[in-house]
Amino acid sequence: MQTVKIGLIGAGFMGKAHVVGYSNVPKLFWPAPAVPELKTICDVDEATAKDAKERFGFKQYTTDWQEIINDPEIDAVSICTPNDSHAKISIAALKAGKHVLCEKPISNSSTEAKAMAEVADEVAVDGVIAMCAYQYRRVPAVVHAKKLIEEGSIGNILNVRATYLQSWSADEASPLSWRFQKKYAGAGALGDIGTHVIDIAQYFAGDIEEVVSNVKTFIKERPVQEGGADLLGTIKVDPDAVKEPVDVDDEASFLMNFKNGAVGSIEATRNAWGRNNYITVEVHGTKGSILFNYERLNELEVCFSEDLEDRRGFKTIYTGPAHAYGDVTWNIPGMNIGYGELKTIESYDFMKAIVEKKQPSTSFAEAYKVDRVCEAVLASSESRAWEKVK
Ligand code: SOE
Repeated sequence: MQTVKIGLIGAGFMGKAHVVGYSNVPKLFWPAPAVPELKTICDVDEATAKDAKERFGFKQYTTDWQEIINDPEIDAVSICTPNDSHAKISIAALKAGKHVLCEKPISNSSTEAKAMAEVADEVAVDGVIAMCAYQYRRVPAVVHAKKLIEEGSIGNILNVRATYLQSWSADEASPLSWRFQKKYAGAGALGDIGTHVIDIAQYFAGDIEEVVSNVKTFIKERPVQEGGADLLGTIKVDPDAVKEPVDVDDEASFLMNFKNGAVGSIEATRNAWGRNNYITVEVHGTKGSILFNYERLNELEVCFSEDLEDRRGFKTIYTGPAHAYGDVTWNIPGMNIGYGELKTIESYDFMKAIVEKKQPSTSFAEAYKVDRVCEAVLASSESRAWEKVK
């Protein structure tokens, strides 16, 4: 069976998620399209890199990502670094003929994202794969929703209402990290999590054409934590510690019009007490409605207008072997999958794309479109008017 040697850059929370994904491909999907082999892990912090090598079972570690690009044995690169380095690492890896799985958002600016999409297009003719890690579109319930939409089961889409709400930065004592700094993150809640639901909204209803937004920063500075590690609010810092400015949004909401005539809205914040990984996407069509909530990711709520009036309403479908990625959903609906299985689905699709030489979603071109929507959202919050997605 083909093996794909992996170089992984960025050994934090997201690096761990990619490792869980790769390691479980042959365990959950058999026969696997290819078996990922963990070759080199890179982190700028040597202790973290060394520790990750041992813990995750890589053959070697480095603190210099260029070593991964220059290693002729490495077939594929996972990019799990802060957003500002996605473009330079992806472009170098693709030009070196390596397949790339890059974390989201694809980049900090649409100019960089455009360059990435262009390089991805150039190397695609040689069978080099470029994929952006918008994993939530791969949740079996989300894939099933897409199937129902495509089959026409809910008719023409009228409205897509999506939210991505978390609470990990709601506490002012949650420390500063790169996620609150424009030079590293590009945008705040909008870029970090709003992009996931923009991706799903466009997956369901096609391109967003224009937006009008309201974007705010409520917590304007945060305490600096020693080392600055991105721990997603799991540690709190003494409120009297030195503080530094937050220069990205912590609350973004917008209305949108799709090219196909549908309307919708998106809200994103990491400051919503009580909401954890609250991704909801509700689609209303001329013949029914669909509701997905990631906090209940094994379920899809559906309502069909043709049902008799006295029993019409939302019903719950539990995903399992009858749905997409049935191999991974265990044998009985209700046994349930979680974030680890979802990252395994993503790794599986990456392996499959490499073997089949077929560009997977979310392609760099699609991820570039997501970045352009974000730019229109930020532009609209300045102009206080509808802005076209350029
Ligand atoms: C933090 O908000 C974060 O880790 C995001 O960066 C991820 O994209 C999201 O899936 C989980 O939360």
